[in-house]
Amino acid sequence: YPEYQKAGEVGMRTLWVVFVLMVIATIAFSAMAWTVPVQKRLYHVITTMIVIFASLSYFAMATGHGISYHHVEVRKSHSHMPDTAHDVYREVYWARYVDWSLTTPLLLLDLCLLAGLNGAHIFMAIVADIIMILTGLFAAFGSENTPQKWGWYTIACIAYLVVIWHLVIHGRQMANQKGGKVGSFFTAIGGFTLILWTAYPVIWGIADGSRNMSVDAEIVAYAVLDVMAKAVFGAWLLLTHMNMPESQVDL
Ligand code: RET
Repeated sequence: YPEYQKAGEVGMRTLWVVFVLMVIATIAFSAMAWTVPVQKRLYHVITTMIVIFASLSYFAMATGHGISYHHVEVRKSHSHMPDTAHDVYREVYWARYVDWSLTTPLLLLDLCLLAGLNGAHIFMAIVADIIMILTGLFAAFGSENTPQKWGWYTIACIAYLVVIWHLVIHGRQMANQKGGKVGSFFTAIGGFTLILWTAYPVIWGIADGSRNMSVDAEIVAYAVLDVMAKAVFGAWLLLTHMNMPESQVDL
């Protein structure tokens, strides 16, 4: 008899709650776009897209789409029946990676524009970010504990370090040069982003990676991070930017 590790009541309810929160954020951010002059709307447009993509992916996961079962191990069944073993399958929520491959580049774009990075640096940061998410997807699909799986995970972490370099080192320098309040605001919202983003590979290692976390706990952990990294981040960015002349983007 196989064992299935899947979402329960708590996980399912959490997915619906986040879906609703992301829809509310979508309505709020697009309404806010109308309250600022058109020259100031770029951040609103990008940030609204982020919560639209998140709404779509949470709708998919809450209704059972974008999820597949992966064979994760063969486990010895009972100590008094030494010769029996059973297969263990676990849900992999691949809809997340579709979401992240679109939303993390957009989140980075928000921060790069705020810091005033040039096109070449924005492009490099986004390419590293896409490599991070797609190699993370490969890692998630290698569900058994194989060297390949942890190899992909390592590659994703290296790509993440490249993203951090662009943002934290180069981004901060550029933001400070922009003058006004941009430098200190970038340090605050960039630091917030750095802490949240770094939690993702940690959760991944405990949940998808070594499976020391139930599927429900995994859903709740990512839910909290997603709401903070998209909706709270977005609200903070848009409200601050509306009152900050130096953050305007001249394309
Ligand atoms: C993975 C696993 C492989 C190693 C690394 C990862 C990083 C993921 C990150 C995700 C950020 C997601 C956000 C979502 C939107 O709200 C793919 C988990 C480094 C940083 C911000």
